[in-house]
Amino acid sequence: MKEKFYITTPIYYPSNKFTLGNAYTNFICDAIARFNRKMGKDVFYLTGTDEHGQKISQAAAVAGKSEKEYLDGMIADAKELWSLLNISYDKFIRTTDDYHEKAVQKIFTQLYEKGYIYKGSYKGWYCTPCESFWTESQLVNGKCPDCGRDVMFQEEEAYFFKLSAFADRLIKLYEDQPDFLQPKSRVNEMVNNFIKPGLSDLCVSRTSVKWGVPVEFDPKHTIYVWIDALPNYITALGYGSEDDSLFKRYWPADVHMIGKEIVRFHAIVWPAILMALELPLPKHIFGHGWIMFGGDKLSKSKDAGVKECVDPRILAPRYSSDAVRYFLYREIPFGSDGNYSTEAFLTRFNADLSNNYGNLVSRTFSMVKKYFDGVIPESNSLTDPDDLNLKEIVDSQVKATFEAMEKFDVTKATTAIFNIFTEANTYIQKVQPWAVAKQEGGQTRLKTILRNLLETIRIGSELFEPFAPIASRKVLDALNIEGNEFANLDNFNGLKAGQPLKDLGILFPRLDVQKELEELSTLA
Ligand code: ME8
Repeated sequence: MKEKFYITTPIYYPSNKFTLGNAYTNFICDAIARFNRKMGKDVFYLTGTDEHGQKISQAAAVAGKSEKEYLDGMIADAKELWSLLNISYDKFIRTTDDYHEKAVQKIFTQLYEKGYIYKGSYKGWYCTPCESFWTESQLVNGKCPDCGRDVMFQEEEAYFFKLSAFADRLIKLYEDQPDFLQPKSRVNEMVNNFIKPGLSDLCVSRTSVKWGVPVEFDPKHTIYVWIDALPNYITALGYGSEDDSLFKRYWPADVHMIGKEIVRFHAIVWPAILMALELPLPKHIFGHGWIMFGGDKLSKSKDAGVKECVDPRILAPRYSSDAVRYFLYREIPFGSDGNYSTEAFLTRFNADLSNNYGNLVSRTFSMVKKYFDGVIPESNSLTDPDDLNLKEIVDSQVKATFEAMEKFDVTKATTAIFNIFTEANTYIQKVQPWAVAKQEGGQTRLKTILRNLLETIRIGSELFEPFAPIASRKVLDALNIEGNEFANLDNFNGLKAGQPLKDLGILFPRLDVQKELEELSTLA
């Protein structure tokens, strides 16, 4: 039986203004999902949308639509965007899906019956746009600490989840499973900022919010935010429905990939809910950093002042989704914040994709065409020090890529892959195939050189496919490589000698950075 691998993004708040920031979590998960599929695993990749709450009702009212009508249009847009960005999710969950709503009701009732949910009264400062309650001490200058907007004091009957009962078990969890929450710095943040100062019970129902899932046994209450949102990771697999076969097969998740601002909910509230339900915990929670833009988090609500184009709907068709995602993997150090700038994107496009990878492939293919009629030469045993050195670097970088992907580190992985392409270009400069071609009796050596280059391109493209699926697949097709799984990464015998290379257009045409910057500024 294939090893299973279950990966999730958070469920996104619906919007038709998704930026590169929003696409980031999906880009990361997509590369990890594709990589694990290529490793031969049985992968289930979940994404979706978080559709309840006051903000949605308000926005729908402004648009003069019912909530459902308003949401359906936006979800269609979101799916179109994910398809444009080539996101290979296996399931898209909407929290308004009937099966989810029913399962969430069951979960709420179960938690109540087990004594983990009780009725009380909530008093606190409420931020409507963020749908968050805050205590007095959490406010910043009397305003919402997340968005800086006004808050209202509210008191109402509400149900509470006994989060306070889980402090010791959570600390034990982080101690027993040091890689449960990553990067490691986030563990200290959870323990020192939230658990040690004392966990408060969590308000999990509202009577004033109508657009939500009603509590089964007390329907004037709707289930509030996190008890509705977090269980999507199990309801999507059929937990709480008649058919829970996917749940049995895939749970626990291998990784919940999330942005750092929601680590608290995933590393504290979610494990506590699962412990209360007596279900296994996910293996890893990874809180990635933010894409920053001019010093601020790139976000839907704060992008009004953005003068550069950060719209993936414009960038992806213009430069390819491969280029956009590759840039983010490589430029934002995985786990930390990183800056986006159009100039850095265009510069890296030229340097890495066009010059390094694209040029390597095109020069090698042209030489095979020129010297061997485009037919793949046979492999030879490697004795020349330059060949051995190339092979050694390829081997070490294959290993580095796999090690990085064990830790989901898309930045280290893409760096290792590009070390391969860089080394192949250096090899060309060193061995000078064009000079060898002119030497008498140089044909045998020339065959070996070109074979080595083609094999290096093959191995690099196999590794690169999860990160740049369209371009790498074109290269692999041109090399007549058909399989969907990694093969022959440890040898230079992966290609069939005697087969003709297929024609390959220009992979990443070189850009005029200034011209692009000017044109893009008109589209921002
Ligand atoms: O948080 N850089 O949804 P969401 C990096 N519905 N990542 C970014 C980003 C940026 N500039 N902007 C957004 C929610 N993201 C809840 C989750 S889960 C049970 C409920 C990422 O639409 C963000 O970090 O606000 C998160 O991972 C994802 O976009 C969805 O955020």
